[in-house]
Amino acid sequence: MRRFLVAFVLAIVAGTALWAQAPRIGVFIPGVREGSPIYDTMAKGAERLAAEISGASIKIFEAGFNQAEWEEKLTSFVASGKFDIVITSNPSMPELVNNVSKSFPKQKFICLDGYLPGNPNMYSALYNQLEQGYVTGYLAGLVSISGMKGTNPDKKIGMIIGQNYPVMDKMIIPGFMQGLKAADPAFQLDIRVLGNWYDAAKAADLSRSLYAAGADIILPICGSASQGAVKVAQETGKYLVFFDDNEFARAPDNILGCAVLHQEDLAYRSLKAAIEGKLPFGKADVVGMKEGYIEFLNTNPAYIKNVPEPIRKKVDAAIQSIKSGQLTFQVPSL
Ligand code: RBF
Repeated sequence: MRRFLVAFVLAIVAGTALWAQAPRIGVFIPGVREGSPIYDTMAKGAERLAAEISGASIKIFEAGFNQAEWEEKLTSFVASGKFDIVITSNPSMPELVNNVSKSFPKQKFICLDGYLPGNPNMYSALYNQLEQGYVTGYLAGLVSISGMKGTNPDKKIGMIIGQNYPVMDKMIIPGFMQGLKAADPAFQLDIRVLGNWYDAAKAADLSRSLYAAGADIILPICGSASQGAVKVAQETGKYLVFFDDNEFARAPDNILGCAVLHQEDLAYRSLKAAIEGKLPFGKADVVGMKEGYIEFLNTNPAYIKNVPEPIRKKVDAAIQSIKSGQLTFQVPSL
């Protein structure tokens, strides 16, 4: 009887799992892993899961910075037939996946940091970047008007972006702007576009010019090029706020605050759910602070050292309002 029961349970588990054999995971990085935490953490989440499943295989492919080649590279990656599930990340990928998916209707995909419902072979999950933007913007605004060392009376904050895209233009910039204006409605945001996600020398030039134009704090969202912004902040004694990951160690005296996307957990959990047959393919989710996928590092020692307590209290109150649902950010159509 007991043996029968075990066999029965095993049959059910095998039946609900997507694949009978150990899963073969493909990680498609539209860019380069090094220097872009959002890609590195996706790969780490996939690696963590693969290490836990005996016999699982994982291949991590870096498609590089030429975006014109991504669709073709994704096609070849999938055409190899080597993957049960392919995971990728950035807001431009769901559309490319949709195109590739037409030729490979059995291939399952996960797109993190993107949003596109309706493809029965793709699950996507978008971060509510309005939240990440708002909290970092609110902090930057409060520090800029505080009069503390390294700040000036100009109500101007800088931003360096890799490129414009709908999530940037409709969520990240408006969220950051809303945070700045919550600190003081007079704030202006000076945005410089790098044109790529790797040119640190150009990012350094843009940083110098932003600081010279009166910005005392810069938010760099430009991948590995952010190293240029870090260098100039250190040279000039000015400040940065960061998105995506814990970056304090790169410049503990100059980085005021970091918001974090828990992309490693999102990659791990969505892949695990897919493998267990529980991921709702066809669906797109939005995840944020409430769901635990966006966090602001308000207990980090560098943050506590750099930011005066009255400002930290205000930032904590904003985080609380978001988590409690008192302050909500409607996701726009992208
Ligand atoms: N973010 C990075 O950190 N590194 C990249 O190489 C990178 N490439 C991107 C390429 C495209 C086409 C788009 C739309 C976004 C890219 N991002 C990149 C931004 C990333 O998706 C996310 O918006 C930001 O990291 C903020 O969370």
